Amino acid sequence: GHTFEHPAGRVPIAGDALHLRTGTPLSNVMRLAPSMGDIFEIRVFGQKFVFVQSAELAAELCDESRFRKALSPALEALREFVGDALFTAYDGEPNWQRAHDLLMPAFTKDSMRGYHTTMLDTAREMFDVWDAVDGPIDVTADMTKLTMETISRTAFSRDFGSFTSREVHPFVPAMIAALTTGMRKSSLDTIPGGKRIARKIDAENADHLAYVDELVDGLITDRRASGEERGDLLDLMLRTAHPQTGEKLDDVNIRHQILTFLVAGHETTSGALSFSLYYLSRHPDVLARAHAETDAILGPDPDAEPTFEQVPKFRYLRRILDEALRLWPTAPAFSRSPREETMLAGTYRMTPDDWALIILPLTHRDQRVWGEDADQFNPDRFLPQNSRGRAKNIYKPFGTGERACIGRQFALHEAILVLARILHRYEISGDPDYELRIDERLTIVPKGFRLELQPRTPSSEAPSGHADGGDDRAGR
Ligand code: FDE
Repeated sequence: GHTFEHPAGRVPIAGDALHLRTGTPLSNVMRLAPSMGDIFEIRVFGQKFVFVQSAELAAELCDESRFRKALSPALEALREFVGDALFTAYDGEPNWQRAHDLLMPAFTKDSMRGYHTTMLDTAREMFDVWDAVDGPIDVTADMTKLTMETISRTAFSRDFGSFTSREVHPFVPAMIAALTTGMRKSSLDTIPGGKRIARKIDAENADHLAYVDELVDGLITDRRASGEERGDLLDLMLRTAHPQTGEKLDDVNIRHQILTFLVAGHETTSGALSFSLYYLSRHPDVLARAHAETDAILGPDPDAEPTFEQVPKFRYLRRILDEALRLWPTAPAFSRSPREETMLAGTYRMTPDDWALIILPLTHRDQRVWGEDADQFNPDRFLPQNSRGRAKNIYKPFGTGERACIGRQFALHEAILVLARILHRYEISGDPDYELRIDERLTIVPKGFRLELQPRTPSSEAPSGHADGGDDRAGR
């Protein structure tokens, strides 16, 4: 492939490593980006990473006829844990189509009906905890517990007691440890002495991995043996044969899919909620409009819960989420490879072995499409009258094409429902001295962000027309 623009002062072997701090790949890229062009590369110990920061190049890479999903080293490393399950399957790998066809029906807008009550129940458990504590809550920690509970209950009807028991269930830290093993090792491949460190990491994590695999395999065996029907994702995978081929998923693949849903479905959604709450706490005008919307839809009772049908009516909350995911897309990058040799932007030669990472927090802030205030939080960007005429394929917090997020409706339904409940029920205030910091895990979440909560009395005034000043049914 092509050599792209790279930071000055590249040295042999270590390459551009001097520019990088360990453990913060995204902030490394974001720090270098302003001095780089629309596409640039970083080389570290023989591994080459190509980054795209312009909305226009990103949109071109989203052209499915020319490009497809590629596995970055970080995703590749995850295969050790979740194999060829949905997220980590290579493009065209047979188990992908099998699982995709089987699971798609469980993720339509309408199937959210089946998860709605579970989502409400989990939120209520969290409020019980909040109502009993004094002092600020740790937003990211609690949102992560909430989304973890919701996805584990809907995926395999397992309650980890995150809000109902004092102890942390050992499954959760074990899963995180197992999950990050591959990640930690992936950067070691080409580093001197890396093999030895990798072996050490493997040894440390063997127990976690075994525990996680055993727990999930146990659930699968038990469910098979009992013949019990829970209507969850596990049922679906055990019972349903592929509509055309009649094939079913094998048990190891089912385990991989379950773990994939837990991993993909909790930190991402938790981050989306946490960033939204962060921006709400910083923008009193936005907060006031959000309160007005919850009161108009849910009425004067602070304990009122939205019905399934009401969730899509929170259009202003949806715009807040959309805008939070524009600035901080919690799955912050995905990578694309050309199907055949091609010229990106007519200039950069790419072969099928090459891949480029679309860095969403950069492409989503490209002033050429989002305007000069692209760095500012403004949910009204997503009003239909303001979105009209904006270029296609530039807003991609859920990825693109065939391999886009299967959990999109799930995440949106859950996040809106939870935001609505929180804002209806509590006055929120953040520490004015808090400066947003980003915790880079597999995903990005705010670090150290706390909120002070006070019980709230919803306004009982009759809503005055459109609380949010616009009809944005279009385009949803
Ligand atoms: C997927 C996804 C994506 C793509 C990636 C690539 O391309 O590589 C993205 C970007 C995403 N995803 C994002 C997101 C955000 C949020 C909030 C979410 N996400 C959520 C969720 C939930 C759930 C359950 C999920 N999610 C899931 C998922 C899966 C399974 C996948 C894979 C798909 C295929 O087929 O491939 C995804 N996700 Fe998501």
